[in-house]
Amino acid sequence: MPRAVRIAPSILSADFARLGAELRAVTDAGADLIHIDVMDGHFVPNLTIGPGVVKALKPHSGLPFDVHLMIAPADPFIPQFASSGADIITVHAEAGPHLHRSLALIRDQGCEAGVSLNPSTPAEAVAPVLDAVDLVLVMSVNPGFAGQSFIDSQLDKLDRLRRMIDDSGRDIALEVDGGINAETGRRAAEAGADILVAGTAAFAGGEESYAENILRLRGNA
Ligand code: S6P
Ligand code: MG
Repeated sequence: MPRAVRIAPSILSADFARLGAELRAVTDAGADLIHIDVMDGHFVPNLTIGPGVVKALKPHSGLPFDVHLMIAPADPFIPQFASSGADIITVHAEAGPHLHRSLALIRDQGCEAGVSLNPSTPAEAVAPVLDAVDLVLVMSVNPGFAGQSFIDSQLDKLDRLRRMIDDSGRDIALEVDGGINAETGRRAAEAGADILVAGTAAFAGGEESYAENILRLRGNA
């Protein structure tokens, strides 16, 4: 039986021309968090949104804003994302060079701190910072674009991280992002994930489909 999961729709797959309405719709449809992908065209080969858009979107949902920074360096922008309405800010372990400092800065700004691992980075990379994080994000695709296929090898990483987190006794969420649909989401939850990020699968079919999409991702439809 898969664990109960929280669903975080990634607005990268929403209609960018009507982002406020899209946030309201996915919130009403039963989402648990709003996942916001920030890309810089340097750490990943795509450009998306900045703190101004996060600030403009904040009034459109009461759900926690889960801001995934795929940028390097991240530190100069952390205060701006925090003051724009981020509740969780996640930085990549690979964005370096001072991961522990970045995580401390996020907490100093009053946000929960997350660390993300690219598919080629081992689970053990987070061991030295477990006391500094509230969330670990496993990328199950190489970050940069929505609509990619789930990389199966990340299930073993989720399983390892689940054990590390449980052994630590700390309250740390384990999130997975990339190629998540009902089937890969179920497998990720069985491996230990408790937050599923979904772009394509959450926003498929337009507003009238969001509630059913979210139920399906939870394994309830
Ligand atoms: C992956 C991307 C992720 C996003 C993505 C998920 O390159 O950078 O961080 O959250 O939008 O989309 P999908 O379609 O794989 O669920
Ligand atoms: Mg993401």
